[in-house]
Amino acid sequence: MIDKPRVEVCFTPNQYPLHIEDFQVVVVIDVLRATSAICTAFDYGVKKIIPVSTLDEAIDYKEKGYYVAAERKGKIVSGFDFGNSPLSYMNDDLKDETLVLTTTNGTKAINVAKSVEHLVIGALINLDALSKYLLKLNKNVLLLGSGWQNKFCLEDTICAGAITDQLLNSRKFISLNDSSVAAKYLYLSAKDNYFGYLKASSHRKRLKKLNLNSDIKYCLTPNQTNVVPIRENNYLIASPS
Ligand code: 3SL
Repeated sequence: MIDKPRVEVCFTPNQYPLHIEDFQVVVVIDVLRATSAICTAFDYGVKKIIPVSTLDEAIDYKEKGYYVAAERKGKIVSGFDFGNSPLSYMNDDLKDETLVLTTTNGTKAINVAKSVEHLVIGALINLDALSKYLLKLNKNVLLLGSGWQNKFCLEDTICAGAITDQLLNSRKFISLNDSSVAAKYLYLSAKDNYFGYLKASSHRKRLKKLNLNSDIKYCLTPNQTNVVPIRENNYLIASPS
């Protein structure tokens, strides 16, 4: 009998070392908003994204002439031309260009997972395409929530639960950890009204205070793109379909 691959959930980047040993694939999730922005930027033609963890690295790239996006606490960092709003990437301005991106939690989570064999970017907006991609890879998948400063985050967990549900429903994956069961149950209670359910989410409240309701609505609407970003060397590309 051939063992089925596993799909499991890691709630926060600081728990990553406890899980990673068994996994060949890591999906980094930051629904609000980094991974939604990354999927959108590729959907609108960006060629490569270099995720960096610190503002110092971002400044270095800017001085070398790169386009650089920098967000902290939901706002564009002063001195940078781009931020983390997915809606701001819905144009041709960066078509075929390379973008360097640093965000409060999302790009840090990406860099925490950078040495895994397959690093993939997930969000609600690419849910079905991502699940198809993972089914095709057929390897052990760890779904890593970016959280907020290493604390649990509801929307990332619900997205991880949605992916878990799709992979388990295929009957080609199994799941053993309680974190995955919890994520799936949260998803099942949220799936008919993400927007209403996530009114309770702390990051949603944070973004609402910044008048970013349109971003929230977009990020919580599943399947708006078929783009599946993956890591190649030290940057991200859209996986060839
Ligand atoms: O934490 C992050 O990486 C960001 O996605 C946060 S924000 O949505 O831009 O505030």
